Amino acid sequence: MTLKPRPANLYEEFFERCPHNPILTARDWPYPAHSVFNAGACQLGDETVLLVRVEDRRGHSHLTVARSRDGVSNWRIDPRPSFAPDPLTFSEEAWGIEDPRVTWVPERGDWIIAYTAFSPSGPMVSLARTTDFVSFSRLGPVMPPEDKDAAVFPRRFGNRYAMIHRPVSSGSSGAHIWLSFSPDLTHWGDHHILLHARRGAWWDANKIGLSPPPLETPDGWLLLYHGVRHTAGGCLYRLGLALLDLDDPRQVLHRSDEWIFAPELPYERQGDVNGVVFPCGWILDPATDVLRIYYGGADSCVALATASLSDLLAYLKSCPAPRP
Ligand code: M1P
Repeated sequence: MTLKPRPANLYEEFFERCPHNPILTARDWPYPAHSVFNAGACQLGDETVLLVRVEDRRGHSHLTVARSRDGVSNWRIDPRPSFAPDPLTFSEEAWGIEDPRVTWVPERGDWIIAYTAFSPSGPMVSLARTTDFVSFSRLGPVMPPEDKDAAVFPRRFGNRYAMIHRPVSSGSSGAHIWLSFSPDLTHWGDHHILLHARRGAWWDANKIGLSPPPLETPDGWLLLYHGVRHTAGGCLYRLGLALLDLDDPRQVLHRSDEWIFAPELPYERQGDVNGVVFPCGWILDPATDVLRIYYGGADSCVALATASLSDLLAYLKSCPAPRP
């Protein structure tokens, strides 16, 4: 796919919003739900599977599976929570579970779900596994508070699994994206800062986080990340790109200086949290080069946008390596 000619005074637009947006709202739910958003996504056979964050009227979240043949419409939604918090056994889930990122790990033959366990001590990263999105088993909490926005890579580097995540420490100069390694998905170490939140006026100043899981491409691991700009009118969650070396994901090859997707339409601008686009899943069709990005709109609904992977990569490769 190549970009369409555009007027000289407009930025390139890489994403096309689905005309049916928002594709899922709480009104579609088969049981009482306050809001549905920030869904993990994958292709399972001939169906698109979304693992949707559902928030109830207590303010606690759980995860529910929605399935569709075309990934846009006719969703079949589980009649009850598919993966619910289990605070009696896993006390870190006392205030719910949020924002799943789903990675198929071929050598294991299962999907690894990285999600936020909202503990009374703060958000933590937990992992679970599934093969069918019907039954789920927990690997348990893997990062202490405060940490979230995590996803596992689909393959190991040497003998080690790798995971991107976003710790925050009090007194730190910002919330940055980190990379860590593990021999067994349980014990994590060799921590590296991967992407720094920028400072000052930048769109991604002070706080950034991974959006969907890293996507393997011939040019490197493609990252889509959110940057949070604090304004007098509230926060603005916008999206940028980075590319990591295929063999050594600690090396950042390129990072976009500009955001490439931002809240514009009413379902992105107005909701429980105004001005948020928050993708947790994307699905590539290699035959057509089309990348489907599933994102939460304003912490209130699930929306879909599409982009050409080759256009994103061509743009990103024209961007500089990150400056220190
Ligand atoms: O309200 C916007 C988002 O805020 C948090 O994201 P982050 O900590 O990365 O800024 C999360 O609670 C997320 O679920 C929410 O959409």
